[in-house]
Amino acid sequence: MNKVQLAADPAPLIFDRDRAALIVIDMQRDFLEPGGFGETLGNDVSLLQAAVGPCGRALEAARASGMLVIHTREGHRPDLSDAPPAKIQRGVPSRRIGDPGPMGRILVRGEPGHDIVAELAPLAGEVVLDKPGKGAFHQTDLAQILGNNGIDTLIVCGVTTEVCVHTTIREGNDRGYRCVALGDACASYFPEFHRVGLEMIKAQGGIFGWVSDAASFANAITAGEQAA
Ligand code: TIU
Repeated sequence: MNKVQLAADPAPLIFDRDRAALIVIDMQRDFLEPGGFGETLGNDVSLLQAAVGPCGRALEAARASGMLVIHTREGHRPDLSDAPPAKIQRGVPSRRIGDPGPMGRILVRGEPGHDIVAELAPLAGEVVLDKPGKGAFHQTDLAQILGNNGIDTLIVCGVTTEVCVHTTIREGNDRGYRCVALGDACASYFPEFHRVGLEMIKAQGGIFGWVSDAASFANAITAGEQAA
């Protein structure tokens, strides 16, 4: 038992540091760098850079405290057998999922674009979870991993706020986890969606979670260490 108090909205959250996991969502080259999936959809990928530093600070704090760290990657098998046609055919991207691009095939596992950005590269021993959908629970063994580790609180950061971060927090909330978004460690191609996405989580008394930030998270778990 290692209780810590995290400054958060709409209210501070007390959780057991030993039962919390940091989940870093999809900080992949495909979303953050030119030539990947994000850019094919017409987005300005530079907007996601804002989350890199705060994600790094959250990772550093979690690693120092021994907290379970999970990195997720959105992507598909090379034969695209796990990619729904509705996803492949959607919209009018400049390149579709599976098409060749400057970082390899778009959103395909094993390609350079599928890698996590160098600044946030997973360390040996950290969980790297490949997911075919937006939510980290959908068609993955995340629930098994969290259960095996006795986790009841998810600290979530990454991209994008209103898509994969939101979906994962909504999935986690419905499964009974306390879910916290680290707001400055999340980002969107649409600044307004980022802002409102965070508002949606914490409205109505925290209807499906809490919102905090990377520095508060680092302070909370470091203070917990001193008290331990
Ligand atoms: N990781 C994630 O959020 N996947 C997306 O496709 N996000 C977009 O905002 N497009």
